[in-house]
Amino acid sequence: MLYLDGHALPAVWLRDHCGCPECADPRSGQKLFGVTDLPADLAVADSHDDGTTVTVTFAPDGHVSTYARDRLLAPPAPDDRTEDGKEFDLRITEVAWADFQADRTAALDALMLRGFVLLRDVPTADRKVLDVARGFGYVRETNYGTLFEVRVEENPHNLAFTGLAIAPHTDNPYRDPVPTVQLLHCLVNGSTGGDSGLVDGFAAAALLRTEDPAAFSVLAGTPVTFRYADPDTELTASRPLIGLDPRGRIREVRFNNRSARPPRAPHDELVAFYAAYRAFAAILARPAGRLDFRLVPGDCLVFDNTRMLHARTAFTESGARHLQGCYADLDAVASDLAVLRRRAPL
Ligand code: AKG
Repeated sequence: MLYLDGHALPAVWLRDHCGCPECADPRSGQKLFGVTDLPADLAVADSHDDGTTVTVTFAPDGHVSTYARDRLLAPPAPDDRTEDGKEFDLRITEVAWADFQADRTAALDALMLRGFVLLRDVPTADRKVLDVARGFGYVRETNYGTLFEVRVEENPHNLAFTGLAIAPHTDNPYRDPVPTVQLLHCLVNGSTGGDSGLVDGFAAAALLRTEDPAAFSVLAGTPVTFRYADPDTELTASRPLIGLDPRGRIREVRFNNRSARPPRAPHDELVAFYAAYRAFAAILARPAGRLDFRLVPGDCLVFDNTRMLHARTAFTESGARHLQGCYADLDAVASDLAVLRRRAPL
């Protein structure tokens, strides 16, 4: 153990941080040893702290490692995919397409922190939504193709392709892994109705935890199967409506009334499940938690599909309404932001 400013730092953890050329490849920084390569009885034999750098000599192998002191004492960063890394603010962050092209940082920050961003004046060209997604990551191709058309179809396999209202939902909960980012690019919105809505699922889940902790635990602990089928596809995934990280923090919400199947939980758990499901749905339906707005041609809504539920009001099928959508992923967004920050002038 190394004692530093009242912190007890275990020898094996220190050694795992060693960045010497014997322990980490100098070109890539990737580790060159595995945990079983370390002596099981590894200990700190000696240490020297000069206020900036700490040098440790390990027993029994005599290996010497040097560390930046402040890095050893830095608190663990929160997992920015969980509620700990989020801001709860339903105001729209709008970023003009030209500004986004010049610097994506503000838009991607809003997406990671507040769950969504609205890009304005994106050219209303066919398939442009793919360029938007490729601007910060990789398009996730699905059974709907690289992109999907949201417009009225004659024989729809999905309610999205009708003029019916769609209640707040996350997309593709029947997919594992679920696409974590969704884009909806408005090309035409000339119909009566067809307004958009967003609900913050993390905020709603946190509210359920406060108002009804037992219901929160039931939903976090009950897998629900979501299913989608058409003549060429049959997708199922079973996950809880509220997904938690190993520390119990909210990390994912899946909510889609259209594709949720009745849970195959033990019969004596079903009454509690439905009561909890109803309580969560009631919170998600509260007008105070919903942001309503109307997409106009050139708008591209980009949102965290593990957190934000999206909705639309019904519209007249005779009117013209056409969105193009696609999926991407949050890990690429986080990577793009990290690289942008790395390159930003100090
Ligand atoms: C979806 O494509 O997932 C939708 O919910 C459609 C949204 C819309 O029509 O505004």
